[in-house]
Amino acid sequence: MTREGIDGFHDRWRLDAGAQYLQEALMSMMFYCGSGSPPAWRVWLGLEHKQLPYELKMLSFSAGDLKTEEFTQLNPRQKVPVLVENGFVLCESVAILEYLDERHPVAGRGRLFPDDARERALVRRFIQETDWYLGMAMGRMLREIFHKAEEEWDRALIADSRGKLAAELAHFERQIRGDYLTGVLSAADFTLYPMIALALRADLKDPALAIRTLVGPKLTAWMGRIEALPYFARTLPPHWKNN
Ligand SMILES: N[C@@H](CCC(=O)N[C@@H](CS)C(=O)NCC(=O)O)C(=O)O
Repeated sequence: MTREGIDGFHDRWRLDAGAQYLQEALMSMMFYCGSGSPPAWRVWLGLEHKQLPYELKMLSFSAGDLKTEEFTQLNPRQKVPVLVENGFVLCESVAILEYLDERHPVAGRGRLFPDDARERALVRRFIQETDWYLGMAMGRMLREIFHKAEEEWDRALIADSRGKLAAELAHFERQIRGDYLTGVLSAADFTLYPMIALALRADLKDPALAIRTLVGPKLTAWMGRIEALPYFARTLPPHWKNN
């Protein structure tokens, strides 16, 4: 390479590095979260896994933060999570996880959705199963337990929902393929973990529910692996920290 070529290369390199710095300085990522919300928590884990710089906006359900006009403009359904990246607004947790992974494929600790089409399909399958079967199974029970006073609980409904959750947890116990749901850590793990963690909170309200006893040994070990991730503690729902 000639002297001119070398200098030109260095100048160009300096310019590229400068442009990248400028782009990073201008890049803004805002993450609207709600403490304890499983869909928000999965995105939070995804952001941490990808080591992306973001500003956390922790909204309060009880203070009505999701009902404000400002937030309604971001998500007319008034739900978290919402991601705003340089003016691009996106709601729906799975869409956000896919977007983050496609827009920042090489960031942080690797892919949330594997490159291989079949492996990726399995991740998507587990996500769908988590939302449509496990989520549906436990939803009615948790609505009773967390949104009503204990004297108003519909015990028959809770027992029915608990039974369905037990069947779903047994299904995932059989299906887990290794250290993580599909073998390697992925968006599927970040989707299922917060759901089970929330279900386990029901035991704090009524230990007789014994949700803990429904989680088999493989899933229990898997939960331990998620909790050992170096960024896990940062994502723990703030209002869970004291109990
Ligand atoms: N399908 C949505 C579900 C989002 C959702 O249901 N979020 C709940 C929290 S878990 C919410 O924001 N609810 C509003 C409220 O309770 O006022 C997603 O995956 O992002």
